[in-house]
Amino acid sequence: MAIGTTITQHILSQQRENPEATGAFTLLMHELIVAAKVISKEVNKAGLADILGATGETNIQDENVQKLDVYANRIIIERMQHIGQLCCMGSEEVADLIDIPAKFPKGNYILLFDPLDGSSNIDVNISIGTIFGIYRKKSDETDINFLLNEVLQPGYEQVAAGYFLYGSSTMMVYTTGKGVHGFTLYPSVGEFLLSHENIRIPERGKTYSVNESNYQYWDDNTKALVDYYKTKDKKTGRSFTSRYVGSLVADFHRNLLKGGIFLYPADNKDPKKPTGKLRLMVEANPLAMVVEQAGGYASDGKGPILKIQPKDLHQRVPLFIGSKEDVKIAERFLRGERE
Ligand code: P6P
Repeated sequence: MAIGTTITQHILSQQRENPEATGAFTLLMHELIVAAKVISKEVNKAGLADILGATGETNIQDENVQKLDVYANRIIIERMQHIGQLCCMGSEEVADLIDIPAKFPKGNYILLFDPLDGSSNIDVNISIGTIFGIYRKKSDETDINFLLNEVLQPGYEQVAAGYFLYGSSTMMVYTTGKGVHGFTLYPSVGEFLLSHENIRIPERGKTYSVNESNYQYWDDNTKALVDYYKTKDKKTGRSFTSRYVGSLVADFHRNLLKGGIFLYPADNKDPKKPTGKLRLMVEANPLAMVVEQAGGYASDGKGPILKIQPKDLHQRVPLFIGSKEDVKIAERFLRGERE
């Protein structure tokens, strides 16, 4: 049975296109994929855990269900730390940079990831995802105490980025700067097979994704933008449809394939999070690289996400991401202009 192009084949072909590639990147991606397969198996069992729990089985599974993001974090760290290609890692789940144990060789890549984004949706069987971004270290520093500056690079410095989506099927979407490609996990073969070659996001969409319960906490320009989406206007094909899953990867992926804009604006709901809830390094930057490689755009409301000079590993940023025209309109509204 012909199974088409596997992810390993695809990464190798991309690697062959850049002469200085040493195979290190291919090895790194391969191990990340193994981690995702393990996480996918556990996530898909999560629903089952509830049934097992009802039979008085030990609640270990239940533990996993509640703590799957901790589990996913551990799996990625365990799988990635031994390959000898990383100088350190950064995880949404871990306050500080993660060092590579002394018994393993270090490499020049930096892996930043959100191990299981949207994990509050696991026990209601809504799609969740793993998001990753990969950078190259620029100096020959290896001491974890001096690597933070190596990590805090703007998003346009990413050499690769993407996500795994654990949904009705398990998908991997990634870019190395040569377009965006989607793969679907074929469970009986255990391989990710090419299913969406060279994904392009429509210039404009008809969908907006935002948590409208935050309306009261937005500034007037943000309120005007969301009112604009909801106003009927034949010429611009409005009003938009509202679609909000509450899982960033699921909302982003739908808009990537069909067009539309996802927004998590700044709000004054929580004084500790004045710039919204989403993280620059492990959510906004990776998805911004993917969407720009697919012909879309990602902004913090003022300018490109990818150009932001990070100050902190866990800094939060407002996010407007999706179809280029829709995000440009959002920037104009945020500047006080009106369409
Ligand atoms: P809210 C999930 O917790 C998450 O980090 C993203 O996956 C999702 O887009 C967002 O938060 C949802 O946040 O405030 O709308 O519930």
